Amino acid sequence: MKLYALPGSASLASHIALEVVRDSVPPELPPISIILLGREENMGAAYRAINPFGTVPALQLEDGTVITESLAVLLWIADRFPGTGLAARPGNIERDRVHTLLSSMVTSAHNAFQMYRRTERYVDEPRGQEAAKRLALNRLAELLAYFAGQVRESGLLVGEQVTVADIMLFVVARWGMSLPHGTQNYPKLWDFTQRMAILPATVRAMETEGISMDVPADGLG
Ligand SMILES: N[C@@H](CCC(=O)N[C@@H](CS)C(=O)NCC(=O)O)C(=O)O
Repeated sequence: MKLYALPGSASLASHIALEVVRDSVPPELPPISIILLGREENMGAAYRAINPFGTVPALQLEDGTVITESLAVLLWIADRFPGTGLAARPGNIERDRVHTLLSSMVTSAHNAFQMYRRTERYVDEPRGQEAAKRLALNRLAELLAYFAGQVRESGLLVGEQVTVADIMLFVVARWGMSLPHGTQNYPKLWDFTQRMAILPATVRAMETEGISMDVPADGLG
């Protein structure tokens, strides 16, 4: 299978999840390739033939099927490789917690980051952009506080094992390091982020993407 990714972006979560799969040594592991796109390459015709929106992640399966959107890709990985424990099984209430948290990260949080970092996509007149950035920052502060409050005694969001919700929160929290009042200001979230950053799967994925835990300059990368 092939994962299409942009370094440090939302697709980092799917990349880390695939590294967790590699570590879990499942009975059959199809070959996994990580295809890192260059800036703007995601908007070119070749990639748009894979995902017409030009966004990452996109996961192409061996039969050619393409799955897009982090929520769908992450849950597909978790369900295809249940031995990883990346999500509780359907019918378990913890599965709904994974859905809820993951969904708020890929909708509310991702959107707020986009509004802050790619403001021109939301407000095309310079006059309104400052206000949009201010409101996006307020929303991000609320969201970071909310996610910090969701980290349980175990140090994770759900149970004793890392789930796809934890992995996505790591990516969001890493972006949050670049905010004026960022991840570092929420002790529970910051501890969580630092612990997730040293998991072997995270370290390998970040090395492959050529990124580190230095404050990301561009917020979404
Ligand atoms: N809701 C989607 C958002 C995907 C998305 O917008 N990804 C960004 C990277 S964080 C992207 O592909 N940006 C490229 C662009 O918009 O040019 C998901 O979580 O997969």
